[in-house]
Amino acid sequence: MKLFGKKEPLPAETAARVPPGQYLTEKWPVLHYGPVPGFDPKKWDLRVFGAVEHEQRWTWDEVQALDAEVKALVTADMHCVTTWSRLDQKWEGIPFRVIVEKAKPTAEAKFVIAHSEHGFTANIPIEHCLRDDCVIALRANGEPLSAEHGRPARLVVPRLYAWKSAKWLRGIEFSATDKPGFWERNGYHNTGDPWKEERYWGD
Ligand SMILES: Nc1nc2c(c(=O)[nH]1)N[C@H]1C(S)=C(S)[C@@H](COP(=O)(O)O)O[C@H]1N2
Ligand SMILES: [Mo]
Repeated sequence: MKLFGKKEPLPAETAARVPPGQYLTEKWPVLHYGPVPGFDPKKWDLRVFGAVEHEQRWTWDEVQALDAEVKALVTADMHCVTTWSRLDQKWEGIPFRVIVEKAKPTAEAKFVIAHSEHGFTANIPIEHCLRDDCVIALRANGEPLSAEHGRPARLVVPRLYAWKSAKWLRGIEFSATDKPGFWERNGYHNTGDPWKEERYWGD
């Protein structure tokens, strides 16, 4: 992929992939609030709970087994509300639909609440998680996630601003009611569609 500086004009088909008010970066910035958590594969688990028929709790071994069984690769653009975008990020891991197949959210489930280490949460209207490009990523660009990018697992919701793509994921809650998450309580838009420039409260 050819990369472009902030000032160079973009070819039309590349420009069409950059949402309003965003610029392209070739680097992959690290962005989050708080310290980078550790990862102990013996203690780590991933829970699926809330408005579901079958709650789940998977150990790291079980998550790896699921990953080996399904092998999903998603190529997606990443848009941070602070205005950087990265095109063609490659995410590998467990497609969100596998979570849905195993846990079977009930008809009441309208929101997905991602729960991460240190109490971080992000709320997502369920329809954005039911798309084919939503994935629980274990690898990025062919490598296991680095500590600062979410090791060992993160949610990736490419159609929304990247603050919804919770790093250090430990739980997926299906909920009938909305529960604004960390950034959503701190000034960021509740939905966060980059194509509508839903950046902050009131946008
Ligand atoms: N747990 C957690 N996940 C998070 C955040 C955070 O503060 N905590 N910040 C989000 C924001 S604002 C962005 S832009 C992306 C950045 O992902 P990256 O650091 O891998 O580029 O992570 C998101 N996921
Ligand atoms: Mo962000």
